[in-house]
Amino acid sequence: MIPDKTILLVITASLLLSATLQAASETETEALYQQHCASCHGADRLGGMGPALLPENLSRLKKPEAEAAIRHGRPATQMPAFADVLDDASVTALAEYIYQPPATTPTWTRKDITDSHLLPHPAGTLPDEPTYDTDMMNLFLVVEIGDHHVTLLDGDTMEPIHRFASRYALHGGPKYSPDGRFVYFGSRDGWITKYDLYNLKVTAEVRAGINMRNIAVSADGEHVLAANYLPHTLALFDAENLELMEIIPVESGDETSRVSAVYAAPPRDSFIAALKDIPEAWEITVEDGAAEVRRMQTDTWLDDFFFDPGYDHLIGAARDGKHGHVIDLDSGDTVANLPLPGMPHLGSGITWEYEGRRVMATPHFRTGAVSIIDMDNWEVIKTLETEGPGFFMRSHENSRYAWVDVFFGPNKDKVHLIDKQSLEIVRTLQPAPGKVAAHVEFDRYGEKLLLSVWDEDGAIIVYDADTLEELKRLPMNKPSGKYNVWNKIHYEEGTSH
Ligand code: DHE
Repeated sequence: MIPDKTILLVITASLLLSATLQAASETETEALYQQHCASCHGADRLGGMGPALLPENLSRLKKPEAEAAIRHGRPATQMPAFADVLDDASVTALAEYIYQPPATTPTWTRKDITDSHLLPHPAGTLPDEPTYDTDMMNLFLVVEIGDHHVTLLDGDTMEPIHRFASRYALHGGPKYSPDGRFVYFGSRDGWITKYDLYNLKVTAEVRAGINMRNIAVSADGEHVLAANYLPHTLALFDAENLELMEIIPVESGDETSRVSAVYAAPPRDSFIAALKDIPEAWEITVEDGAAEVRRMQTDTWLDDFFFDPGYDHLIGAARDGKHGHVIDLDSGDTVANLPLPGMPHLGSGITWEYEGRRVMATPHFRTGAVSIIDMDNWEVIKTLETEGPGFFMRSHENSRYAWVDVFFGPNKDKVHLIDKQSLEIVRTLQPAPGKVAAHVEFDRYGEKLLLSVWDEDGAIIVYDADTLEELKRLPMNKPSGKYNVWNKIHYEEGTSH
């Protein structure tokens, strides 16, 4: 018979051992996180290139889905698959770990925003004339995500003018001031950078949130609105010096929400945002320095959206990835529901005139298809089969072609050219076999265009938009988006908003 004292000792020892093992496994999981996840999701899980991995951000994602994402990666994102690197126990432990609240709840307060504010060159302190000689309306900015830089390119000679470091993980289109002098960049971890293209200098910076979706600049150039995932806010800044004007909590009743995105709607003198966790779209106007929100109830959560050229309608992608919802921005009513299976990427939609009416086209994240939609009656008039799911579409009013990539799958090195009048794919190019070819931007005249070879050992290829002859190849480090000043400030029909 074992004496009582010995039993107590055994129990105590095994409790101690289990606590030690638990602590050890927590430490191991933390180490795994730092090794595999931190470079994209942030050492403190507050986000970076990848989203913040905090319980609040993951509320719509079930744990098995999180495990699947760790194992197999996520389509349409930079999230790679870890199935070959991590065993099942490690995947489960990591999925558990990211649903645990951090030791302290992350917040991003008015004080955090104002403390982050940097103002190296206050408005009015730099010369008002360009310091170099070129057509300032035909400049391009090329975002190089490989090493977080931006290259400024002369759109006439297609020669680089300047290259500068950006904040970590810029995402989404930079937004120009209406005169094209300034550009505002947004980074995934919340930084807004204002850059003076006349003087080639950063003039102001501020961190608007922990995990930001995108920014919009008002049509009059006076305000910048940042849409956040974390915290659940929109943050309004004066565009001159990026001083904080207002934090708009994104909430309805007891619920709060991430913001899917925000865009300026120039003819309405407003911003339009859609919410990711509450089925609402918001129209935000700024009157006498204060933001006013008009809410529109929607039938579904809108992840991604687009507008008709008059900004009368919003066309949003439903969460189910199978439908597009058309919302009349005056009445707030949903006026059409389009079958768009395969997760349309409406944010990259473009429009053009076809047989006397306006059509829009969108690629799909999950299927190899481009849907072409009649914007008068909101019917899908054609579905083109592509060699795989795509990400970006681009054209220009003066070009007969619309370009769409095949971003995902084995044919990611191909791009299709759609004839905008026959609505057929008429050419398929393979500019750099084995390397992703994606995202096109035209020069202001629609005569030349730039295409990214999306690779660290990548390039920008300059094409003649008509003959499709390759004119030049400029080496670049994972070039992603390109943005032409003229096209952007004129809301050219073939470019993104
Ligand atoms: Fe983007 C634009 C959302 C993943 C590169 N992307 C946008 C915009 C939104 C968006 C809402 C419009 C913002 C704007 O211009 O104001 N992107 C999303 C996602 O929800 C998604 C699928 C998942 C995520 O990780 O957030 C996603 N995006 C990516 C990528 O993985 C890409 C390819 C690489 C990267 O940089 O992260 C990528 N997104 C881009 C680019 C634009 C963009 C280059 C601007 C396109 C343009 O022509 O304007």
